[in-house]
Amino acid sequence: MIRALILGGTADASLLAAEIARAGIDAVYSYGGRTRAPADQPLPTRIGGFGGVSGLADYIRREGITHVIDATHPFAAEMSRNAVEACAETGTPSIALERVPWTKAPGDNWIEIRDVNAAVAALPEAPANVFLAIGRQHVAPFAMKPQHTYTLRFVDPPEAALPFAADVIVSRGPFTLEDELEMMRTRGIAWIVARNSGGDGARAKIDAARRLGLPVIMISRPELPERRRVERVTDVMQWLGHSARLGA
Ligand code: 3Y8
Ligand code: NAP
Repeated sequence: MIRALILGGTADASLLAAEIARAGIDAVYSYGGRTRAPADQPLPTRIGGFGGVSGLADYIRREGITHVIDATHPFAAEMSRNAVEACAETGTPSIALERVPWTKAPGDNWIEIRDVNAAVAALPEAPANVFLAIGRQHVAPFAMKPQHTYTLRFVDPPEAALPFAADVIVSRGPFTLEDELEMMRTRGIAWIVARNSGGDGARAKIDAARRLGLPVIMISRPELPERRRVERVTDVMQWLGHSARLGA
């Protein structure tokens, strides 16, 4: 009998939850508790950390979880690493639903870098209008270049004071090309900083940058451990169905 744990928090995870609910598979959906009002799911939902690898392993045993699906974001590296370790420790079959990174298209002007500090270094010295589309958790290093006029985009309104003067757009996405073009034009955005999240939910800013001929400082994904991974919800359903047939 399958009892799946979905490590969620992304658009793909929501699509998977809908399929799993429709198939009548017993499952729990898990959010990390990063946003005030995460989207409702058609499955029993838990919110918050497990307490590291041991916390997740205990949860798996206590809840009788038989399959773990890591459908978190490509930058949720700590959660993904913990899931690999906890599933190895408990011998729990697991799979990652991981969308492919965006790749440069003709006309794209990307500066590809490894991390946020390199992104700050890649910005020019001369003051410019900069759009930081990397969320709330990693904006502090940009205080190193206060000469720029920053536009930030958060899911929730900022609770604490920002580390530098900036204008905050509060929006959870997904975003449309029209809205991104309008926002970049009216704000005279000259530089965009993004993470290579992949997927459709946030790629509109990349298409808008291409259309406007703007440079994108693109932060590459963190390294993740070797693991079984697929790119589509149907692949996860097949894996579950397969497991169910074999009675795994
Ligand atoms: C809490 C769940 C849906 C899901 C929407 C996707 C699409 C928009 C791309 C930009 C980039 C960013 C950010 C982003 C994307 C989708 C998807 C995706 C980027 C929600 C959600 C949770 C989070 C957490 C949040 C982070 C932040 C990152 C904003 C829900 C809406 C910038 C990542 O305030 C905070 O602490 C926010 C933290 C982690 C990155 C950061 O470091 O700030 N996502 N995003 C999940 C949880 O608690 O477990 O609230 O309903 C999910 C979505 N985020 O319904 O369509 O790819 O799935 N989310 C990045 O790419 O850099 C936005 O603005 O252009
Ligand atoms: P992270 O840095 O990899 O994880 C930090 C800790 O948060 C984890 O060790 C775990 O705590 C807890 N956690 C993260 N995701 C969780 C989940 N789905 N369920 C239960 N606990 C979770 O994670 P993050 O980058 O902050 O992302 C947090 C959430 O936002 C994830 O659901 C992710 O899918 C979503 N998200 C992230 C991004 C992004 O840019 N990072 C973008 C879109 C959506 P314990 O160690 O205590 O278990």
